[in-house]
Amino acid sequence: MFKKILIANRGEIALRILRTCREMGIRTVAVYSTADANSLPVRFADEAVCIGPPASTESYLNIPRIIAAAEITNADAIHPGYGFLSENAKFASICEEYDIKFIGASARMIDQMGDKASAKATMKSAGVPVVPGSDGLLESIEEGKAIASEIGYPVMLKATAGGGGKGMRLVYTEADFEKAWHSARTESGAAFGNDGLYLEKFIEEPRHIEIQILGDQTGKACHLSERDCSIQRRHQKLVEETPSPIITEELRQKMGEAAIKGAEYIGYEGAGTVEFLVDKHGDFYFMEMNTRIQVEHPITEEVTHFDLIKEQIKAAAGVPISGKNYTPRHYAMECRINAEDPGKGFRPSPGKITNMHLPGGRGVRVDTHVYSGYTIPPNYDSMIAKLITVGESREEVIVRMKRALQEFVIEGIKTTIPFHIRLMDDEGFKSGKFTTKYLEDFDFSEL
Ligand code: MV4
Repeated sequence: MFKKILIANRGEIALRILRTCREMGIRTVAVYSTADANSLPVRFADEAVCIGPPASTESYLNIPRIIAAAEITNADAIHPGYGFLSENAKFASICEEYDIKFIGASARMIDQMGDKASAKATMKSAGVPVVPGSDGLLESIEEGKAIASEIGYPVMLKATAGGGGKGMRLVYTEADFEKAWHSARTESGAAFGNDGLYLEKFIEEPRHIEIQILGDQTGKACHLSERDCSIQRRHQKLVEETPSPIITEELRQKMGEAAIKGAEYIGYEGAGTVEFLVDKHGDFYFMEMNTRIQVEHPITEEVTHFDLIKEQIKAAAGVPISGKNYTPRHYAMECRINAEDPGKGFRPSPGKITNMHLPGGRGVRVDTHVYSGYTIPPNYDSMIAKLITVGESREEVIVRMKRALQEFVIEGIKTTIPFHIRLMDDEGFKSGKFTTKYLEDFDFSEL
């Protein structure tokens, strides 16, 4: 087992990783920017190394500085958390060169899954259902139009380097194709330095359902059921829940088997997520694979009783998985508490938390790095806490979430708490019948 892990991240996930390391008897190194000098991970870690100024490119994304910090502290592994360098193939391979274990996917795997067209082709070969469309990248506008008229409009042009909706265009008719092609190419070229596009049939009003998987170095994988992440705004998830209100046991087994088939086909090691779109007929299609721990991992932990960070560390150390496929018997939900003003288009609201009270009681978990008197720097992601509730039914989890949200006091800044309180009272949400478009028509006034 590792003796010392460097945590190449900040905020709640750095604290989350640190806690598991402590419980496993592994020493920890926090790295931090000058903006995070007063943060809890820095205070609680065994050692802390300042790696630069607030700008991420000069600190949490700066590979030489992080490697140097690992070298001087003699860390034998690096946990990248999510975001930052967690899906950076170059970083994973540099860690390998320096004989530091990267707790995550191999560089080859990150590359293979990071390119969306190649990930899709790989999953198709593995026998995982994919959305009908082009086989790989489009060579020309003519090829794109030909495939689109064959599968039928509307279609979606997608950037192979994409994610988060960037470089993605919905095309309704052949007359709109050329314009969409050029704007998607320009946008993805500018954002990713890669303007490769592929094409898919448009799935109308889908649900976003993802399967948590675990793989080990023997090539075996298991799944820990699904998370429903359909409540999103502009590709930012706000609420996640498990089990999904629309997934039957039969569909769960089918999706779980498909995710395992894909993971075992590529020899996936560690924790990963296979994202699917589920249409109104209950047909599902591979969308993307995430080779990192995800923000919403706690809801899976709460219903399966696995510590997913521990499972990642064990897999990286070569311990075979003990996991069986999981059938949910409890319910869990997560609300993302962001330092944003939901009444003003969710604009960021950094600054000092003048007073704070965390909710508690039965079935409540809060993952956060903030405290009363803490100043949220403007340089990073606006998520400051995750409120997770667990219960015996979806209704109980929603009632408990509303109760916990009402107990949650954060003064000095605006947060997404008022939005979540309104959502917990919303009939459409409570019915469980919603799609990824749900928040497009939501009333955000007077929040
Ligand atoms: C789609 C789709 C419909 N049909 N692909 C959005 C982000 C990117 N990762 C994939 N996305 C979508 N791909 C086909 N063929 C609809 C979306 C989509 C979406 C997906 C999941 C959650 C929220 C979404 C919001 C808008 C569009």
